Amino acid sequence: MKLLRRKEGPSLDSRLAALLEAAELAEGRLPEEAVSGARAVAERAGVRRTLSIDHTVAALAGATGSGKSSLYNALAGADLAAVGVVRPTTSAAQAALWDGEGAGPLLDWLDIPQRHPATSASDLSGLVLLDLPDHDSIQVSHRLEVDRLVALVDLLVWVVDPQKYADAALHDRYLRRLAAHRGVMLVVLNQVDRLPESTVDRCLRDLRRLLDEDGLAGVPILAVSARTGTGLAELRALLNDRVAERKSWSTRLAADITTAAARLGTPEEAPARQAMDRALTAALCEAAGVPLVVEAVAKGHRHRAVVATGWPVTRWIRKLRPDPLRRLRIGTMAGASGPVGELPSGRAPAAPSGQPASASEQPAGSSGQGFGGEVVGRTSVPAASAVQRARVETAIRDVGEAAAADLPGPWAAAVRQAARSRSQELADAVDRVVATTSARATRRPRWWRAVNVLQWLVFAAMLAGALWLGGLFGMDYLRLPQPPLPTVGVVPWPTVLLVGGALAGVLIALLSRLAAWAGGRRRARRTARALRTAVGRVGDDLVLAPVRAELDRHARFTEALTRARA
Ligand SMILES: Nc1nc2c(ncn2[C@@H]2O[C@H](COP(=O)(O)OP(=O)(O)OP(=O)(O)O)[C@@H](O)[C@H]2O)c(=O)[nH]1
Ligand SMILES: [Mg+2]
Repeated sequence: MKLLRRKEGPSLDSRLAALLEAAELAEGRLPEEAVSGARAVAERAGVRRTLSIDHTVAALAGATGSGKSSLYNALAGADLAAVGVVRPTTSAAQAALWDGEGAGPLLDWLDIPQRHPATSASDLSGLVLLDLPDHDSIQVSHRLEVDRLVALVDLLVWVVDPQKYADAALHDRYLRRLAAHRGVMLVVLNQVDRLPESTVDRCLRDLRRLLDEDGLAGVPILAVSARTGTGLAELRALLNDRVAERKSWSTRLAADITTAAARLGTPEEAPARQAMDRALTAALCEAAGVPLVVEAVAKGHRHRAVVATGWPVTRWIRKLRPDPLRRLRIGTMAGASGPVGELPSGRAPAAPSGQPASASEQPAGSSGQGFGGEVVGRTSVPAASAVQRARVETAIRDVGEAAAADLPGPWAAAVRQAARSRSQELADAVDRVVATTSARATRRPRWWRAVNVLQWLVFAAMLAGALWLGGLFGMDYLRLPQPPLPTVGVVPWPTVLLVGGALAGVLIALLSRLAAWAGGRRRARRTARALRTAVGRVGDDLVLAPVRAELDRHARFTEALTRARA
């Protein structure tokens, strides 16, 4: 017996743990009934295994008048239960005990106060036989008592009679639902003394067919008469076998686990995970105004290049115009170039993404809104249009749909929900990474400073030439003698300085502009790539990660369910 316990224990233990785990993971995903059912089974099993496993509780269940009480008395060898002609007779379950020492707590748990020692031969040592009320009773309390005990006992003995063995109440409400429990079930056809000898076999064959249809192939059927004693010896022998094995309790619990696990669903292969992030990233980029920002990066670069390297005579005109990137409040916000987490706090929470479409019609630089709602300290990239918002929502839905495909209904719904779960945070988060990522594009190349120095040197030369010529002009005007004039070839130096300085300044400005144009393009391209990556990461964090978490949960659920069913 000890050996048996060791053999059954761990497997039952691990299956129970797996069932509990599956129930936990299914919480909020699958119908509450199935989840709490699994928990109840685990709890019941936990209690049963702490009570006497040296006793096997067998219940006589069946319709009123089938002869449960008569059979109970016949097996116990005494008139313990009332056998009546008024139907129904038995209203509360009672127990007959063969060597019942130590069965007290078990019967307390079963809530059966009426207990009698059996007086028949003690070959059934360890049997606790219950006489139940009728399952098809007109009394609700009888039916409830039967249902309660049918869920708890170790062994079910269904007592049927030749008239009512095909009753739908028995087959639909009990037998078919207990198909997993066929290992702990016997069917007794009582009152065979009332059948002509020739029809007993036909009756048994018909009963067999019905049981097979219920999924109960292999369940033993015994033809018995409580009145004449026919078949009682076989019934006693069968009960004796089951009681001696002392396995019914664990077989019953195993069947309970199987049923509870089946109600949680069938383990499904986890669907292949598809990369759906590309469309999402594209939609998020559009909604966050990435193309606009990228264009502003190129223009801003050129703008700052002209201010830094342009011809000193004309560059101030450019200075009067605003920087296209700064106009979007990128690269100007405090901490905008720092890591995301260090951005100014105190933002208002993003409003739901169902913003009025008019927000998108505000001009750049005045809206302060993203595609979610108004927040403090955002970029001034114009808010997303209704179309762009709809595209983001579609992309999120597509991510959910793709991940949910091939999943069973409730889990698919949970995955779709997970895809949407953090979508309200998207607008704000995307705007933040757009600000930080594109702010890096405002760094000034080193050559600007060198060219600037050169520009001023050239400008100084031009100025010197101009002053020199001015001096010469003044002296000539005052009819003063001309000082000797150095020349380069035939051209006097002051003229070389003035004209050469002006030409060189303009030429340097033009060349710098050319370089800045190429640099702006390069910078815009690099920023676009960085933005796509950063925005993609936000989509991954806020849309794909919750989906992955839910798929992982389903995978763990499936794995636990597989272990529970083993
Ligand atoms: N002929 C015959 N009559 C039987 C047999 N077993 C029981 N009866 C009779 O059937 C009637 C009902 O028997 P019970 O044992 O009270 O039936 P029960 O299943 O306990 O009925 P409830 O307590 O109402 O659920 C009684 O009159 C019994 O004498 C049998 O094997 N043969
Ligand atoms: Mg009875």
